[in-house]
Amino acid sequence: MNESLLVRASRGQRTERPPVWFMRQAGRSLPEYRKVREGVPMLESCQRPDMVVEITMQPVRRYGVDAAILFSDIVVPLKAAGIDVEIQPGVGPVVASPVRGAADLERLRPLEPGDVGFITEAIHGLVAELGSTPLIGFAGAPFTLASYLVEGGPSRHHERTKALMHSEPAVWHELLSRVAAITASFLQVQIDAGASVIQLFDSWAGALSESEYRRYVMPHSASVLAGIASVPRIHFGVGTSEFLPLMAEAGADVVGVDWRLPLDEAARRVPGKALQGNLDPAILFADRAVVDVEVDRIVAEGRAAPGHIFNLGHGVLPSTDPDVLARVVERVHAAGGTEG
Ligand code: 1CP
Repeated sequence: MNESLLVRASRGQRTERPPVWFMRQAGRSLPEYRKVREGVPMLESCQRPDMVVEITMQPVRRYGVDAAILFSDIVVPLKAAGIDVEIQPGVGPVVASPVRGAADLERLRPLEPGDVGFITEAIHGLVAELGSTPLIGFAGAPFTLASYLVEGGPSRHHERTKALMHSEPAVWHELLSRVAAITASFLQVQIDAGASVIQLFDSWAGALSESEYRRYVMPHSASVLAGIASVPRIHFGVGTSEFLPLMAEAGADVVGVDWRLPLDEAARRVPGKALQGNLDPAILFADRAVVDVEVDRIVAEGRAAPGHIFNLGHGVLPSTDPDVLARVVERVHAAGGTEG
């Protein structure tokens, strides 16, 4: 079979070594990225297929990673569906009129494929340029996107989001259904254009208790994941070790694990699932020998799962030295995998 290591590992097949890529590999830690982005606002760069192709290719060229991830952002489909959202430098996504009640829901209309023609065009260009390297498409999960919509921007405690969830559950579920529909159609556009694997980022789900997750969030993530089962699906959260089985049950082929839980323990919690992770992005600032030991440990612990995709436990930090990431790739590439 000619399937990529990434797809084989995602399907829980034993591979000669783990495939490796990094969340946020395309972006701020690369000097060539900062150069291309000079003077171009973030969301504008996401809408220009030539820039998307170039920025997506940069880490593939530099590191020789086993997968590309589309250069985009989780708020791109919201913007394309008519929400007034910007990405402010040094802040993140900022929503001009936050969603606070039933009357605001009308503003969340469905996303038509024609709204994101720039994504289709960029992916066609990428598939041609990438050759045998697979492309990962992605979207924000309904809860993480809803947090930006309700809070109006980045939030530490997600207090308005939780207040809405508990005080007005009907409004909450309608909000998440609408966001899930946008997310699902955004992912379908990426699959139709040629993405080989998709990742659903629920970066802020770790703010929730297991029962909140089960009741208010999981059904909506499950509806997104059920609709896109034609490609392997990675489901990732940060601080979600306590409800990893629910994230698997929501419809993941691969469960993303942050650095808090060793992969062999994660494998016990979600038996039969492939795993992705889980080097602490902060460890990349430690001495070289420390990084080497951590990489080897994670490769070894990953053998407890039927398939393992080597990654960080969350995104590359902006001030990471690209040479350290290059060395991690080299070391994973030299490792023996789960075969035999
Ligand atoms: O000017 C800049 O360079 C802006 C920085 C930046 C970049 C490079 C933002 C703003 N988004 C991105 C690209 C991006 N966003 C990618 C690119 C592909 C890759 O991984 O290489 C991806 C996958 C995302 C996804 C994303 N955006 C997530 C989920 C992943 C994660 O790290 O948890 C989240 C939460 C966002 C929101 C967002 N966008 C940008 C920032 C600074 C943030 C976080 C703000 C916050 O703290 O809430």
